[in-house]
Amino acid sequence: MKFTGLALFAAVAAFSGEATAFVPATGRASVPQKQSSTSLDYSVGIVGATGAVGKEIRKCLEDRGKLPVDQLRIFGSSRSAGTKVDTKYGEVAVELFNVEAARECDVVFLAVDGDFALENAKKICEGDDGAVVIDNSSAFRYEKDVPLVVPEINGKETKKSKLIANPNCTTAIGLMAMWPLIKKFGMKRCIMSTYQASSGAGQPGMDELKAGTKDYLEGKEVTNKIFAHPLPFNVIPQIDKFQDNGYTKEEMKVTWETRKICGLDDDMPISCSAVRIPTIRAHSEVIIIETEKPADVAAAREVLDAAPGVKLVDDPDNLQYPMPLTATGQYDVEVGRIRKSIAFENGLEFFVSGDQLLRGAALNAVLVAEEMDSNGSL
Ligand code: 2RA
Repeated sequence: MKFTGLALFAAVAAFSGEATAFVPATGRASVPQKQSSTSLDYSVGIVGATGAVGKEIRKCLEDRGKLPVDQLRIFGSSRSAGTKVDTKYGEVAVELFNVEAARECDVVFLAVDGDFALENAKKICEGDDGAVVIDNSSAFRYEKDVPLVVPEINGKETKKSKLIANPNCTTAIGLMAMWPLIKKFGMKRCIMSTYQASSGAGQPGMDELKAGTKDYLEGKEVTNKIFAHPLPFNVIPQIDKFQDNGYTKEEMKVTWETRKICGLDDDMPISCSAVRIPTIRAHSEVIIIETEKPADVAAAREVLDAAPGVKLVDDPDNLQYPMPLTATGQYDVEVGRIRKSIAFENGLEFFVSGDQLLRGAALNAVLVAEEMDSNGSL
């Protein structure tokens, strides 16, 4: 649904109820076109659709069914080009990625690495006829003019740019619980400790954990390529590269991204320790916030219970609290173990678990597109 030239004509005709053939814009001759009576629907592209995040983006589009998709296009490397993928929108042949083809889409999800995004994202979206790009890498997250978006927090930022950055999974999951509390009580500082699943390193990370666990149980040597050390029956207090200040890049991402998404001061004290644990695909986090106003546990529970994208799981008497096993496959982030901190005069401590591939990546990206659809930015 690009409101340019002939597409605008088609869209206007559809609004008036007139049956209209969807007319391809110049340069689209090689793309299979369909006769469409739903010309307000979108041409959606996924680059990296066969990776762990790309697969979940397609699944979120299909399962949620909220973004009106007229045509799904899947772009890949020469290795996957030509292979067929069964989708809710019909069988899709994987196309060899090229910028011009991606620009023909209304929205393109990039589920590829930062180098690829740096090379291609701006070329795909530049100009009036470029596509909206929602990038899952960290390539643009800290650029001033590129919105970094968790739709429930700062969705309106999507009106400002055709290139939107999706946050790091750890940040997105934690903020679902932190943001309602920041709004209610204010925040002076935050200390976070994470327990991150193997899926943070994509399908190869999950595969290495499963294969290594099997080898361990069979008494064989456990080897590691993806993680710095063997992960089965271990925890690794390093995710990403060490920085000059002794923190890892993963830890600093939480600091930088939380400030940007929540519109906090550049010197808001936010400190994270990120640890990899041998779970499959849900990240967990202990979060401690010092609040500006006196912390009230009942009020905290109330705001979290009402917060979109949050599931309150906080019944210690019945052993109910967030866990990776229960958070896996869920759109909502589980929050529990809520208590008044004894380390601060005013403070709260709580525990979250959220599906790393969903809220931490694919779901957030699809929610960004849904937000842009509803606010007229697509
Ligand atoms: C990880 N946060 O868990 C990273 C992935 N984005 O490794």
